[in-house]
Amino acid sequence: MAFGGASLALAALLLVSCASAVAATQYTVGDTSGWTTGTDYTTWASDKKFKVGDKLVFKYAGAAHTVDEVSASDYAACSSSKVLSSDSTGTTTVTLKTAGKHYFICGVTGHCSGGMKLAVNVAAATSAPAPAPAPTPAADTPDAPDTTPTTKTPSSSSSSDATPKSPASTEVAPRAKESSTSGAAGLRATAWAGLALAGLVAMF
Ligand SMILES: [Cu+2]
Repeated sequence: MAFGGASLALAALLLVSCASAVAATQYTVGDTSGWTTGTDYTTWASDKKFKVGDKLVFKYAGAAHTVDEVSASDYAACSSSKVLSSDSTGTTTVTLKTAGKHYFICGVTGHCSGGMKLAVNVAAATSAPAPAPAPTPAADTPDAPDTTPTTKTPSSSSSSDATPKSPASTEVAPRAKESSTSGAAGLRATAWAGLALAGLVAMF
């Protein structure tokens, strides 16, 4: 019970540490092109898996462009009339805080309609890879008591002439008498005792 609780706590700790280990990925929007006209951001985003906590870094010549986060409809219409956030400092870092779609456009006239727009689909942060299984402690199963007599076949030639049956039967006789209550059981006991003795005899 105590161990179960400990391992549970350990698993929880592993989960937590792994969750923080897969922390945020930072993406430079458009990579080396940055945030500018003439770059296809749909293509840029298409092979990326964004998740909550990731950061988008927009790099551009300050004041030449803006980074406006907008609604889906404003993204489609290239409208910056109701921006959710806007920045034009030249380096805009946006942390993707919620799952779902996020839309960014440039507010400079003509830029968004010219393709300067980015839509990202953000997955929940729980899609982290499963943590490595915790090492299971070796089960210390006690060795089962060996009840069957081990009959060793000796390689020496001296024992070959000593047939196990004949010396065993003579020794077993008095034992069989005291143990045999019913005929069949007694016979079986005798046989087993005989075998055991034969094994012992064969060994020595
Ligand atoms: Cu622009």
